[in-house]
Amino acid sequence: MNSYAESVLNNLRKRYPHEPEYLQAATEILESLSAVIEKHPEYEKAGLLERFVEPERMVTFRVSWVDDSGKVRVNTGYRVQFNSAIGPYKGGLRFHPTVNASVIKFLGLEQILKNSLTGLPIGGAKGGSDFDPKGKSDAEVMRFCQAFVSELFRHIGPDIDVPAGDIGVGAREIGYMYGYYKKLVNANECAFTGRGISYGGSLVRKEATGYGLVYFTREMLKTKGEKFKDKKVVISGSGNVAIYANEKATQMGAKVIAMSDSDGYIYDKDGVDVEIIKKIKEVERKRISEYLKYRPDAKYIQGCNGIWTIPCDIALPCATQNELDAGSASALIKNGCIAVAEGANMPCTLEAVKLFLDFGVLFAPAKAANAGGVAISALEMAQASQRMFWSFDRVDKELDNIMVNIFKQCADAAQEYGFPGNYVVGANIAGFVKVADAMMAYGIV
Ligand code: NDP
Ligand code: 2IT
Repeated sequence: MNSYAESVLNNLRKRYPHEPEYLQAATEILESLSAVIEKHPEYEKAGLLERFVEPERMVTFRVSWVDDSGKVRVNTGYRVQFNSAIGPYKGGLRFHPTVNASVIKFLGLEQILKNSLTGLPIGGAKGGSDFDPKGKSDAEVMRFCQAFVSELFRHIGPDIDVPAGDIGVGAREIGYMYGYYKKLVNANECAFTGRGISYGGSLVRKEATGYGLVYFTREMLKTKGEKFKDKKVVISGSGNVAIYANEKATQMGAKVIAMSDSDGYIYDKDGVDVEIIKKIKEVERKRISEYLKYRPDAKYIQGCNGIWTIPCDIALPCATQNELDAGSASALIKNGCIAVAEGANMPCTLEAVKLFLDFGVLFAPAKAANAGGVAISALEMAQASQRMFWSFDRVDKELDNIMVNIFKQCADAAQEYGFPGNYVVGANIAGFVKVADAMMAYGIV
């Protein structure tokens, strides 16, 4: 690693020893950026990296609400407004009991580079709460969302910061949050994306992350003369990203043989029927084990890690961070997996990524491969500004073009800096240079 990048990383390690996810993301990024830093000594003089890894602002707040039994509950809310050099802060909200400052900061840091890669004018942010929507009634989720927005609203706005969904935050939660925001500010404006189609949302936003992941992977496979057709695919998770990755991969002729949730995974040698998964997860909010009621020949296995021991050609981790470790990576490599593309944010540990790269497995990092979701969020903002509503086909074509362009940027940057085929280095460099240019233009702020 370049000595300047290394000193910045060492300083972060000293200051934030209790934030392992944040340090993990920063380590990968700073290692990748070494080659750019060597070419630009002026960055060190401007303290560019120190400023890049430190959020512009982070708010933490109390969220008090009342559950159905009348008991008062208290959660912690977060919003990190990490970097606004190239546009208003933009990034999702996660509601999950594992949410803490480290998780929100790693997601925010990654989001800066992801948003830059889309080629659209959006800065990086992330937020959420340790609230667990699982097992809560609609009324409880609504009261929580309203309590959360009663503080968040003062920090966001269509030209300031525009949140969206992430784990535990889907159409229902965005509806409750946007509805309350609209009431508080007395304006109908695009301060959230992922909104319903009847109130300002964009077609394809729901599908965008999963579809985009498959478009990116298609481009990566092309470099080896491969395609999705007739490939066996394993997808972890069964939420928004996983469902639409399954749908698009299946449309391209692949067979998705396994999916999971946080309790376990299903294996269906005939191909997991995505319509059944949509019914169980999107409509009924039940566990993936229910799949066997519809497909008794499928298998259900308790625990999620085992999913990576299933022989497959393509693996798409779409659940959560660090769900795929070195042991799982070795199993995939041993079974002949040719490509891994990250639908979730940072699902592969640093050791797993190293193994994939060392063994020549095509590897697509999250900030490039899952950028389709936020890209279509930016197109939702564009449609809102225009007071226009674009067709499904138009948005889907835009998404495909954006993903092709992101792949090209990653491949070109990797080549230019001497790491051909290493899309981790390529994505970090290509995302960074645009943000760095803007930060240099502003002087020290
Ligand atoms: P959802 O809440 O719709 O689905 C999450 C899925 O992952 C569920 O199947 C869930 O299982 C599983 N999961 C969540 N946490 C864990 C855990 N700790 N261990 C095991 N499984 C877990 O979220 P999304 O599909 O929206 O998000 C999935 C990933 O994709 C996240 O990393 C997110 O940051 C990333 N992402 C999302 C985008 C979007 O547009 N939604 C855009 C880009 C990235 P269970 O139901 O049992 O909890
Ligand atoms: O991680 C992500 O890119 C998201 N959760 C989507 C963010 C967005 O603003 O659409």
